[in-house]
Amino acid sequence: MNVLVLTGAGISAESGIPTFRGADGLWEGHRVEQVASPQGFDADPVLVHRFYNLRRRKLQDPSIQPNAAHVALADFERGHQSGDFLLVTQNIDNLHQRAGSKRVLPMHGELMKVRCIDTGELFDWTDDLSLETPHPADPDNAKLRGRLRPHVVWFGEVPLGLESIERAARKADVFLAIGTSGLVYPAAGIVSQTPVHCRRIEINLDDTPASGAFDETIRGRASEEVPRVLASL
Ligand code: BV8
Repeated sequence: MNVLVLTGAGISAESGIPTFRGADGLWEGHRVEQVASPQGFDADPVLVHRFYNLRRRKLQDPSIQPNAAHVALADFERGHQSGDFLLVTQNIDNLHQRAGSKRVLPMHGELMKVRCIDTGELFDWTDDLSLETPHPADPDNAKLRGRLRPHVVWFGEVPLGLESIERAARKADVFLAIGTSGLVYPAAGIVSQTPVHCRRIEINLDDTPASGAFDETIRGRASEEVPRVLASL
């Protein structure tokens, strides 16, 4: 039984990380789509660095921990021998990895990594980032200061791993979408790449625009429903 899982901000909500729709898609009065975009970064890099610095700091706060849904997914993956397993997440937090999940594909990037704008090289990163940040590959080279950006897929940029995701979707026997509003593409389109026999399950507090594409829609909190649904597979 090949299992494909897609998670969104809703799975991290109970860990204390606010969702996007929860704040009406706004951050300090700015539309997230504007701030999380190449245009936004070009227009006001200081604002965009602040947006990610605040989230990177908060993610490292000891109060932010994986919840029962993250843990159940890691346990299921460890015990799943009867086929493939892939966990695609839209979240840029590291809670799946910290819960012990191994086969994680962060299709919108990772908050705890930064990328060199010129070379694409990735660096694990825990500090703030700014236009004055020395380049880790050549700290004394003043010309390279500020040439780092969050390793995050912005609106208008192509998400990571799309081919691997489509390959997994095409052969999925079970597709589980957890805590995602089904508004952001191409993530919201993955369900339509699954085969006709695939058992499609949506776990969410509310109905979403994608709910009609699912065979089963389970309404409830991820921390309660995810362990229960995985145990039933
Ligand atoms: C692309 C990283 C081209 C940044 C993110 C017009 C129409 C359709 C599409 C478009 C359009 N105009 C532009 C587009 C494309 C655009 C898009 O889809 N826009 C939307 C807003 C209309 N997409 C893109 O730009 C993508 N790139 O299209 O490139 C391309 C594509 C393919 C091939 C070639 C070229 C790039 C999108 C990636 C953007 N980056 N994240 C950052 O985080 O700062 S997206 C970001 O927002 C998140 O990663 C996430 O994906 C999204 C928020 O969605 P969710 O995760 O679903 O979170 P949300 O808050 O919305 O919902 C939470 C859900 O959880 C709710 O349903 C709630 O009920 C539920 N919930 C809450 N608590 C719980 C719960 N459920 C269970 N238990 C709980 N306790």
